[in-house]
Amino acid sequence: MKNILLAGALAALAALPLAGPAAAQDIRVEGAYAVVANPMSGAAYMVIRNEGSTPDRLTGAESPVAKRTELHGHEMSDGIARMRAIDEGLPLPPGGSAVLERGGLHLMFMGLAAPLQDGETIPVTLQFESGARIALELRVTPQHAGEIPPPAPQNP
Ligand SMILES: [Cu+2]
Repeated sequence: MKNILLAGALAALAALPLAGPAAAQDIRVEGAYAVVANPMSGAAYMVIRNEGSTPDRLTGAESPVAKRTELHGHEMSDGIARMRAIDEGLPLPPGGSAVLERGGLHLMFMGLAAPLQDGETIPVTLQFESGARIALELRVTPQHAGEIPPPAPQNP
């Protein structure tokens, strides 16, 4: 009887939503790469999947190469696409994903300490509402590489 109760308690514990860094194991980042935008800024693209059972949210990112790393989207105004910072972050429902791609959502590196160089690798840490943090190494890929398949998936 006691063992059955214990088993029940353990099952209940296992069903609790994971909080904090443990949730990082539920987040998968694929095809991440960076590009040079201009000497003072760069951008990064990737697909972020939530393979867990609890909602999460990408809230920000940071990189030692830039003063600020912002999450950006585009919005049309007067027929012109302008970038805007997405302060509310990107929702990642269970089983859902956020797609950061050319012409759409992206991470923007603002105020580079030095211009990014094609072929170099830069560290970026993604921050999530759950408290999870995922460290990535992004290869800077030439802008004209659009037809080339993105680099192999990274799963830190
Ligand atoms: Cu931008």
